[in-house]
Amino acid sequence: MQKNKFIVIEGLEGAGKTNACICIKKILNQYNIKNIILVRQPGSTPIAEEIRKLIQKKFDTDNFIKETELLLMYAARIQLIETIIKPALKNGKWVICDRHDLSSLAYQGGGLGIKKTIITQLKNLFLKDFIPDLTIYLDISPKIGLKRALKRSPLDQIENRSLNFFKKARKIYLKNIKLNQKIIKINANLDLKTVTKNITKKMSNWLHKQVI
Ligand code: Z5A
Repeated sequence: MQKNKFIVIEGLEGAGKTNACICIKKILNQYNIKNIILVRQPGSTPIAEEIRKLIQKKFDTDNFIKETELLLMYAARIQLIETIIKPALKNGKWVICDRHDLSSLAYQGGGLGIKKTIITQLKNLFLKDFIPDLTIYLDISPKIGLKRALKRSPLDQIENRSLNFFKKARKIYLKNIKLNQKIIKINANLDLKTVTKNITKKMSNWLHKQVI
């Protein structure tokens, strides 16, 4: 008997988060876990999807200041958590979430240079002790990730940032996985088949340990 869990996928652009979410859902199904929802941040509620569109938009005569961007990420996150994720968990559903608060630490903290203390204050204020049971971090070189993302679609205002922005974001991700035992790192530079195989293996090992 396994208690339902909150699972997060993290990583830079083109790391393969979308594929990983589908892969994890399949693994859960194989364990006879069918009550699953897939969500993404920012997004997955009508209000949060509007915030997502706003954040990704390029404006001719205005730019987001970094604090505005951080607050919008948090607004979308709280909207999703309170209206979808928490009720789903309460109703026994498993939740797979494409990105969570570690993205804010990496992008707005590492990439844009907002102090960690400010982001931590927001986290403590709004998320409190609500933390994922497991985070799968897909580690990818920014060059490879951006190349993949570019192949898929034109880059939005965040994706258009310098390689240095993404290098700094990756550094924060890597620093955090060392501090948090609930994060599993996967090498996402490898081909899709190998990445999927490695996610399956690590996810299965983790699931075995969750038996209560
Ligand atoms: N953002 C933020 O700044 N702060 C925050 O707090 C949050 C978000 C929550 C939206 O996120 C933007 O919001 C994002 C970060 C910011 N902006 N940027 N830049 P998103 O997760 O929705 O957007 P994304 O990271 O740009 O998604 P993505 O590019 O779609 O990444 P992905 O889901 O990891 O990749 P994918 O769609 O699975 O794969 C991309 C392509 O690569 C696709 O054609 C795949 O078939 C291919 N692919 C995937 N894996 C492989 C392997 N292993 N080999 C070869 N090809 C592969």
